Amino acid sequence: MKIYNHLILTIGAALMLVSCGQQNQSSNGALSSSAAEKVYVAPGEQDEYYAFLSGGYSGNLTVYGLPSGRMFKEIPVFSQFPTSGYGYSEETVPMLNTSHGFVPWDDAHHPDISQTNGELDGRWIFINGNNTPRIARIDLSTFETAEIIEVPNSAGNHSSSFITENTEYVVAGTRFSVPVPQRDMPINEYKGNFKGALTFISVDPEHGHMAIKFQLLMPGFNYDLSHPGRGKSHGWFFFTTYNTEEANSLLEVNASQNDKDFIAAINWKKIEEYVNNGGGTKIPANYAHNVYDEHSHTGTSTMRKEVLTVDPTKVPGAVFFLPTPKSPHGCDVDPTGQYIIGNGKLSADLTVHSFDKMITAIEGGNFDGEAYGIPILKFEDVLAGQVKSGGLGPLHTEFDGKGNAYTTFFISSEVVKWQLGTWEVIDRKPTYYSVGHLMIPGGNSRKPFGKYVVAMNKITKDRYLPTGPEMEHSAQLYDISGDKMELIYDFPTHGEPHYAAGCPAELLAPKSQKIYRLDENRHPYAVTSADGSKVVRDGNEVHVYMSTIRSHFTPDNIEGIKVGDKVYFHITNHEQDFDVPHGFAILGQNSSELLVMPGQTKTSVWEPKDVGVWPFYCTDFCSALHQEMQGYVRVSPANSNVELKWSLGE
Ligand code: K7E
Ligand code: CUA
Repeated sequence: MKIYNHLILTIGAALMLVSCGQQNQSSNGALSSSAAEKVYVAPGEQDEYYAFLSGGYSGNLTVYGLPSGRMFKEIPVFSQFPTSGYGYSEETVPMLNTSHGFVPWDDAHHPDISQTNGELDGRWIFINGNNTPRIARIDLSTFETAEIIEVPNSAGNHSSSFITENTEYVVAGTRFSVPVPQRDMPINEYKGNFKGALTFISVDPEHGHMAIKFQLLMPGFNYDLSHPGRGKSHGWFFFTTYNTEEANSLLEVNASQNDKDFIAAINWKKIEEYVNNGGGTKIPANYAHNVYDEHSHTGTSTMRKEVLTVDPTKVPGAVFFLPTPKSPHGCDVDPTGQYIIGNGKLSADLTVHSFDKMITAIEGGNFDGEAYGIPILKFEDVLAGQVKSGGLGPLHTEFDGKGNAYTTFFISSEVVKWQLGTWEVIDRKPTYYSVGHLMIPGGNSRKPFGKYVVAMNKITKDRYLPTGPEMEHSAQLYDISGDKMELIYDFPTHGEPHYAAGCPAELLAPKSQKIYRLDENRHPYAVTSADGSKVVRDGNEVHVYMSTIRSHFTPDNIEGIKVGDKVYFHITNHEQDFDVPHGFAILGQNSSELLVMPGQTKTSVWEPKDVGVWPFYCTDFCSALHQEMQGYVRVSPANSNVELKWSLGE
């Protein structure tokens, strides 16, 4: 049925394109009439690119193929996910621990793939949780969340999670400024008292482990988006700000007073040096660091108690403000590292700053005053150029690696292609409707793959069959290999994608893990041999060491469980074949099922409330005898003398 629908859509798209393709024949070349051919990935064939779309308020990350727009996986990150048991199984609950306790949801915006020498290396992908500030690292061989670190002194972790060109740091900036450290104070004393923390989290080059290196405590503005310098500007990081007015109420009016806000330019290498030489101030903090171990298949959460803060005025030459009109949102750096693009949401023009000019202006020491001790460069001194009348409501920019930039315009609903250096608009195409971010695979690196751009739209309306008041957001795929962009496909997304990251399939597909090796399973409750199954009572806790293989559980009959017991089902999947998970669910379970991958162990807790004989079963259709993959647990009264026993095939 899905293939059938897909065919209808692609044939439909082909018919449309045949008619308008004929008018455009001259500019688009002979193949342009066949949009269907461009997006059609025949049954059995695979896509050319991976695309990782943030889920926004789903808290997760979704994986798509390009050009087909087929969704391959939802990777649970910040949100509980009953499909796999993430955030429900005992092993994954610690991943969602924070200083505020168990937080099973977040708002995930900006994925970024790890880089080496400014090029995608496909080892990890990072993504931010906005609401309860966190950064996650996802392993791109297992496509599972491997680590989550909470970010203290931050609030609305939005100018995140962008990485430096050798993945030295994943950077997390605060949207809301807050009292640092948090304390009870009147809200209207915000101005001059609240701080905006920009957090540099180091990434261990071998294992990817994250640790907060330092937090730069900036003036109380809103730090909206950021991007790393690269190439010549490697060592710098750029953040857009808004609300430089430091308003604490009715921001839609009060934060739109200043003609220009700033892009903050941070020389992180300088600050790193300062910190390595003993600079900075350690302050008490309380934040969770959660790490998932692939061999024990278990997450652990550790509370960290201290963070190193840096006052930017103590590191001369490290922090500058670049005036940028008006309430800029996106902050994007071109593949050469020369141009820093600030998109003023309330401005008609795009502002492009020059890195070289910035350095010259800094060296000249010719400033336009300061803000809280941080020098403000002169607008004209750093301006590279302006893109005039691009559209209305510019948000985000990506690059094709061929000297062109592509900017989304929310209000005028379009993607506009323009040329770096001449600032000339080359092409514009409508989006349906109200586009936010866009993504070119590798578009945030020194080496973009400028074949496709994906526009992620905020409003769907009539693009799909209606599904009641709530519609999934729409994405649109444009072929950008020619001079003119060509809209070739629409596909629905999940949650609210903000940013996305993409890469060639060959970077990830060959190393994608197929199974977990049973002989490498270090889970403390794993059953690694067929006869290792057992049931062990420890007071009112009962541990069931259970294994699965097509098509039975061992054991499948358990007696001697009593009301008031806490029963831990530790399920080890003995399969060693690709794509043969087994599931586990038991009647009355207060959590979700588990989906256990080959060679993996996962644990579900069950606290039976009533006497009876309760069934459990496999939730994943694993073989012709999947429906036979079931068992029973006998639950007796709390004071009963029924002996604990377990069996299979007796
Ligand atoms: Cu523009 Cu969170 Cu990057 Cu959404 S943000 S669109
Ligand atoms: Cu195992 Cu179904």
